[in-house]
Amino acid sequence: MQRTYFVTTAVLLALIMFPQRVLSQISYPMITFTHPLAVQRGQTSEVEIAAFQNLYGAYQVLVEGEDVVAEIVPPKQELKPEKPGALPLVRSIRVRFTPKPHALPGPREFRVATSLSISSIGQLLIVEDPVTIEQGVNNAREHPNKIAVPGVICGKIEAAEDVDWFAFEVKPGQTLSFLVYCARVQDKIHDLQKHADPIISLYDSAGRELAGNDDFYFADPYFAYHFKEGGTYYLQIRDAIYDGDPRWVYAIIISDRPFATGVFPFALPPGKTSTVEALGPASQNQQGVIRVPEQARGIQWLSLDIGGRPANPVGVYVSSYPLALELEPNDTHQQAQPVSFPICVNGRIRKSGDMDCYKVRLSKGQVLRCEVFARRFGTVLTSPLDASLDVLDSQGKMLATNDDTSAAIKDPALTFTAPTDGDYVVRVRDLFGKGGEDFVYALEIAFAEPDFTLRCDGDKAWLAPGGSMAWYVQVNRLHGFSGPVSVAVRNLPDGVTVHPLMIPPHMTQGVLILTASPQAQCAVRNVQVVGVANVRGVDGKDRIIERVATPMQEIYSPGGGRARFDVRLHTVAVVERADVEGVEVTPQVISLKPGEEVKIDVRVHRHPDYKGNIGLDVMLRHLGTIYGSPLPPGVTLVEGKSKTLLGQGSEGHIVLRASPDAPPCEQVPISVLAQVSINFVVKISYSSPPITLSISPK
Ligand SMILES: [Ca+2]
Ligand SMILES: [Ca+2]
Ligand SMILES: [Ca+2]
Ligand SMILES: [Ca+2]
Repeated sequence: MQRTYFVTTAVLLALIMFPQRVLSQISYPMITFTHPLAVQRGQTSEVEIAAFQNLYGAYQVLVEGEDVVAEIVPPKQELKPEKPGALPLVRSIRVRFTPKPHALPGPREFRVATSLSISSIGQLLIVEDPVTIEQGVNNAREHPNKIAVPGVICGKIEAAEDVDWFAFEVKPGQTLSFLVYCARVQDKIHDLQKHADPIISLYDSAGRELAGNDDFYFADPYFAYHFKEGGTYYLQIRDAIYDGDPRWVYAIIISDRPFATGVFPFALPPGKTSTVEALGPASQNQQGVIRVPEQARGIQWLSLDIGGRPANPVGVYVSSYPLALELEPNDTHQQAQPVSFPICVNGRIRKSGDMDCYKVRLSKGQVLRCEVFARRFGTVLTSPLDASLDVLDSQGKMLATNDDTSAAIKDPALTFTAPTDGDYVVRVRDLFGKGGEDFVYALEIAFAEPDFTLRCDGDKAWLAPGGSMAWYVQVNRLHGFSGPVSVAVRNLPDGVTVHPLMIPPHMTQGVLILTASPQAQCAVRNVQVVGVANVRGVDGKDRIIERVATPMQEIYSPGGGRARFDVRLHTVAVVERADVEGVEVTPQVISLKPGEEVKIDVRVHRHPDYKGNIGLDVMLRHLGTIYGSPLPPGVTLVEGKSKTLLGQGSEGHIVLRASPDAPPCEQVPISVLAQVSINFVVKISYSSPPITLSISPK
């Protein structure tokens, strides 16, 4: 009921705030589903890609990885606009995907580039076996879709109370795995306010329920079943609370091959072939083999061979530190296993109540970094362990503890400064005291080396010739690093440049202003935003480190909020035209003394067809929250003296003030955004060229 209320309010608000025809002329295609969700590798399959807003002018699909070819199927009929002067409205396109025969099975991100914009992230699942699509009425066990196993079923939980039934023949003694991809592929869907919670159940021909599962990989189910007797069996899938939505697509992978739900050891070295224990009910208790590429680091999705044959790929952690195995008994601080570091320990909380203790020797003042890798939402790390991490002194007294790195990362991490010379104990346990064979983890223990991470708000930018857009880069400095970070963008399309950005030591963010030359031709590319910094290691030596920014896609959350979700494709396109062709600002070089103000005059060059509202800003904001700001400390936007609501006009101004105690800074890039609303959450922010802002010392 509450959800209905939100939608109704949002629609009313939209009607009040954005009467028809004043919204952007340019659309932001928000992909809602891919159907069928799965395509078989080594084959060409045609798939429907559907979106909110307009996919008109789609000319290229960019798929993550190098091994999937995508070709857009031209529409059968000539597209006609609904009214004269408008663009034809294209809600879905058909695409032929051809994953190469050795493409790694699993989900891939993709985007659609149109001549006017770039879509939000869509997801496609690469599978090994043939795909069958749900057909007709299959809502009762008496009317199932007949399917062949092994195989992959693609369907939709398309309406409330939808229940899909499938019937298949099984040989005596066969073991089958049933794996669902549904909830997982919805996390990155920009505008899907409610998500599916699929549940699957297995029945025999007498209607007895034999097995089932609701949540295994977060909300997605998995189970395996050993069929003693052959015959006809039935599989049912539905939403856990009998909800449904025409955009809720799913794929059920039914496999007779060995299937590992995880592996141990869970952390592996790069550039080597490792033997692992395959975990889970269909692993046949066999050993598996994983080959880790030389360049791989961190969380990886890698192919697993069991019994000399490819099984399913698994998520592992690749560490560049020396690896060690836990050695039981190690439950108490007295039994702690001595380790030297840096090290990555492979352990598991094998039974309920198991705790794993590791002993390290530290000198007074040394700073240790400990981090567990086990289970991370939105990633392929799916150990059942909900880890908690403690540091104890040699007497067993707790000195530090952590159970979640952040709201998003449920794996723990901490840094610890030794108060005195001596032995300390690092302990891993399950937060709820649970355990099992598959409760695997990797624990990194190292000196806390100066480091940083980067995030970028703006996972895509589309630029008309001569136009600019802005991305906000946020730096998180770690373990005593306090230096500047230089940020660059790699692999930009021809004709696109980016203004140099250096985030100074006293700032945590900055703006990247991407600009297309007036001669730039339509093109699209995946890029990388890279930060480079000089850090001094704990060994006293300077080194250059480089970190790639994680792009964040904005996600429309219920009630009109703006959430963000990590994605992997960071994309820049040159498009044919934009609602705003340029944002002219004067002055472009600003130098302020503490306490001074400056007025920036803004003239927006509209496309002749765009007559809608435009708002100005210097920050990325939504409903009072600041998501990105390039303003140096002490500099604020003086709202009362600025003219930011241009309505259908084209001229405004922004007044900035440096507070009397604003610290000095030199040539910090800022920009003025001219924003056009796409809907009540998404604003397309066109940018002025860079303005450099300096504050002189008092
Ligand atoms: Ca259905
Ligand atoms: Ca579920
Ligand atoms: Ca253990
Ligand atoms: Ca233990």
